[in-house]
Amino acid sequence: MPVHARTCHLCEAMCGLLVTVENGRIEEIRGDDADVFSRGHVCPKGPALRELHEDPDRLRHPMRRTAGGWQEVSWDAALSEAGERLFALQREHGRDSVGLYFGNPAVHGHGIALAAQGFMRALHTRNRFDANSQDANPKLFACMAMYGDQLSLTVPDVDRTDFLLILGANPAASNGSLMSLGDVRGRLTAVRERGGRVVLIDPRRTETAAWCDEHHFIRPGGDAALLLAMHHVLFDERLACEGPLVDGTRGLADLQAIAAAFPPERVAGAVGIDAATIRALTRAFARAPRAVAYGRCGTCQNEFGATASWLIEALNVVTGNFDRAGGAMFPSPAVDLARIARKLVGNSFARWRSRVRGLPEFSGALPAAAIAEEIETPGDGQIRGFVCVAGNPVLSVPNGPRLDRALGRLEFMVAIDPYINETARHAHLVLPPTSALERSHFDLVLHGLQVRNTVRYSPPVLEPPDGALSDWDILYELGMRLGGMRLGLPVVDRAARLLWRAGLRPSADRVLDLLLRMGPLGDHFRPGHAGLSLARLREAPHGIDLGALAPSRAARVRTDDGKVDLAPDVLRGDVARVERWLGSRAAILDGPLLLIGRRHLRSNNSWMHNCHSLVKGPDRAGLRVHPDDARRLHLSDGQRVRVRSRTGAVEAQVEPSDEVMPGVVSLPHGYGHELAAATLRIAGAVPGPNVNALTDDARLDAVTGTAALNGVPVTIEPLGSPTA
Ligand SMILES: Nc1nc2c(c(=O)[nH]1)N[C@H]1C(S)=C(S)[C@@H](COP(=O)(O)OP(=O)(O)OC[C@H]3O[C@@H](n4cnc5c(=O)[nH]c(N)nc54)[C@H](O)[C@@H]3O)O[C@H]1N2
Ligand SMILES: Nc1nc2c(c(=O)[nH]1)N[C@H]1C(S)=C(S)[C@@H](COP(=O)(O)OP(=O)(O)OC[C@H]3O[C@@H](n4cnc5c(=O)[nH]c(N)nc54)[C@H](O)[C@@H]3O)O[C@H]1N2
Ligand code: SF4
Ligand SMILES: [Mo]
Repeated sequence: MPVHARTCHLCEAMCGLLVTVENGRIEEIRGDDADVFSRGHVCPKGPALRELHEDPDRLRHPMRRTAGGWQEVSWDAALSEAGERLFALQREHGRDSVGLYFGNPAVHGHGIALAAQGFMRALHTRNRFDANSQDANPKLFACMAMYGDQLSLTVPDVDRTDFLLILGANPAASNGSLMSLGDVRGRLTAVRERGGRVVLIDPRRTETAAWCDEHHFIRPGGDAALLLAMHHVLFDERLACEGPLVDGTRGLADLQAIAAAFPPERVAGAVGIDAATIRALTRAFARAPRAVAYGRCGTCQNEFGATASWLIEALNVVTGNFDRAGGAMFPSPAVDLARIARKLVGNSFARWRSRVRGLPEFSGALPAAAIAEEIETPGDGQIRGFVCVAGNPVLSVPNGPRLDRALGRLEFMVAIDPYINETARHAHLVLPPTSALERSHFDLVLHGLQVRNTVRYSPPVLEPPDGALSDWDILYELGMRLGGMRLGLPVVDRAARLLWRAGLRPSADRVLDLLLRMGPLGDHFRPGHAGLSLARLREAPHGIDLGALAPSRAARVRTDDGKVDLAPDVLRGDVARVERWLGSRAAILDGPLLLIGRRHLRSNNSWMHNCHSLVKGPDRAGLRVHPDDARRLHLSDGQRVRVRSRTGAVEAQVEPSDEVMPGVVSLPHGYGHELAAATLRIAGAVPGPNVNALTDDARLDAVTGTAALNGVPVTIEPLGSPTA
């Protein structure tokens, strides 16, 4: 039976899979021991690619919503209608009258990633949104402010570090994020096996805590204050590695002056970690031969996301762990997306602001927390039409129910998605791409975030059905109908238009080949050259190892003077808010319960609950409450309760557990499928509320507008009590 080697595209781990196919049917999917990066690692979602492929609810044809229900339409009719209706809206009401959202899977393959630039230019709307404003924008912003480029993203050199400090990440469930690990468990547990130390800071004692030497609870939102105190100790105890810093950085004295106001004793009570522990942790980190601090969703999805992200980067720099083995390093991918993006897009912040609330644009996109109000509020630039690509914002942005209502008022909406999900059910047309196994795969984005340099291409495993279109094809065709896919290079853009009129469009693989060959490791089209090309990658189905991360600050630090800015103005200015947060300490300690999120290995954001193998078994959407809080509130195990926040209320089932910090409760996101039960038949029956009915579209990181999805104040009442 033919066995195809294939990279799993579902999360950032990039596991190598072996897919056995017989007579066009998938027989088995398992981990590929020969994969240079993942070395055989898989999680339960990889094998579920078969279920995704075979899922009868996965759309095979474009669908149109009619009074009589969903009806199949031809690709020609669907693309023409979508193009004409969106074009008409923009002609009548201006460019900004059409909104655009790119969801998480856009970074999990080269199809959407390559088409996105051209499509965005074709639509040319300022009402563009993406998943980063619920996710990574604080880190991107901090890197832009310090290193001069939002794609100069450091990753922890996990394979060589002696001390890994993890703040607000749960790689044992998420398989790593902004840190592609491949063999997640192997790489993380190896730190301790070779005598190193791993410390976790998280309001929940997560699955990752079991892989750590130490875990400390932190009050949600407390990271910026904790990190300021750690910097205080570094300077106060002369632990900062000042020698090598002087030439390569600026702002050291400013950072020291800022941190001086935050002795550990001042922050301890508010963050929930005692001063002696903060001091001991800082000393151990600074004295470790090679150490690295790494923060993720927990430090980004909160009101101090950008400031906390800056202080994490700065901790690595100040302790001499920047751009060196075992510290925070920059990957060197075969296709250098950062370099390309710099040429095509550049770095931008606050070039424009959202119409209603004045939230800043970052890298061309506005915070998704503003979509609903931009649809609801009349006036010039009101969103009347919408294109949702690989996203499900009704379940993934704060105050999802408000967005759900707003989407229902649109004049026209298109979703590019394999499912009619909770968001796409509002679309007039749903355009489904080929299944993942029917298209080629290359990790254009994630190769730039991996902890060891590798490169790998996967050809399609299965033949797509006749006439089926990939994401690249759909975006290309729609973009051409909306003023033209454009790169901003006039000769190329004109040629593309002429070819398209003649019925031709380039393939995503063609473009990828070009990028590989022109890239830093490419063959540059020289005959006999040993460099990379798509043909070379096809000969290496288990990937090519390109070696450990190498120092590269000269290429990656793009500030005007080539120095790392340790105290960027905007972030420095934000420290006053941390002061105020500390000042309101009493209110924090006696205040409402704070809600945080939770991911599970068998779940993937909002969209894999239609796979039986992943949702079978126990209810995974329970409300975890510390036993002390449960006692205080007279809540018993299994009891149904109503959880209420400023924006809404949901029902949940209590699961007392001392894995959450007292005062903190936890619910996972990505549930709430009853809205789409008709078109997601398995997911529709899975219990669990939409937690984003509780998260607040007004609670944002003040610098970047990123949603503060964690630390949401909530109250709990037993179900059956009178509603307010
Ligand atoms: N409360 C709370 N909310 C959160 C989070 C949280 O931690 N807590 N996490 C946030 C984070 S980090 C993120 S990234 C966002 C994610 O939220 P979204 O950006 O909305 O993405 P997903 O929920 O992953 O939904 C992906 C959609 O893409 C579709 N899809 C899957 N594969 C493909 C494909 O190849 N092509 C196309 N065209 N479509 C595809 C799926 O069917 C699904 O509808 O959610 C955020 N929301
Ligand atoms: N199985 C699975 N894997 C996934 C996903 C999924 O949904 N399921 N989603 C993918 C996506 S889109 C992403 S972005 C990544 C996310 O990858 P991770 O960031 O590793 O995963 P999270 O579970 O969001 O981890 C955030 C942690 O922060 C903690 N936390 C909450 N508030 C705070 C706080 O204020 N401070 C601190 N220090 N910690 C806090 C939470 O308890 C949680 O353990 O995972 C990806 N992988
Ligand atoms: S960890 Fe699971 S979902 Fe992530 S790439 Fe590997 S098999 Fe796929
Ligand atoms: Mo994410």
